[in-house]
Amino acid sequence: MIQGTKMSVASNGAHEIRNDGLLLAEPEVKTKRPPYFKVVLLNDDYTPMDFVVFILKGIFHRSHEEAVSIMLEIHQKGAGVCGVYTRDIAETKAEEVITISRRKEYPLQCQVEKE
Ligand code: TYC
Repeated sequence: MIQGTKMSVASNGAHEIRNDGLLLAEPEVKTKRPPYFKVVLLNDDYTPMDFVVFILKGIFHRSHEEAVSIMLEIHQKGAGVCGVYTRDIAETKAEEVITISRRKEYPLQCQVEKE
């Protein structure tokens, strides 16, 4: 170290920079999590249980056991969360559910809800 120079580190770990005798703390870095969106499936009387399980496994990457459990929750309570994603991913998954369901002529409904 050069004779007469003093180095200091702030107690929060940020380095303080000596500048003409002034100690300048580095600005605090603020991070913000992105908003998340739930993809919710709704119950109906016509979509087969097996098809809902197939959707939960194929689009929402659920295990067979998770898919059966989520499907039964929707069947019993009227609605259930399939997954939570950033906006674009949630909307794409909801569109995929509707496209595949209508191709089979099932009335399955899917909503995207901000957390
Ligand atoms: N209620 C349907 C039946 O008895 C099954 C079902 C479950 C439908 C979940 C939609 O999101 C749903 N065949």
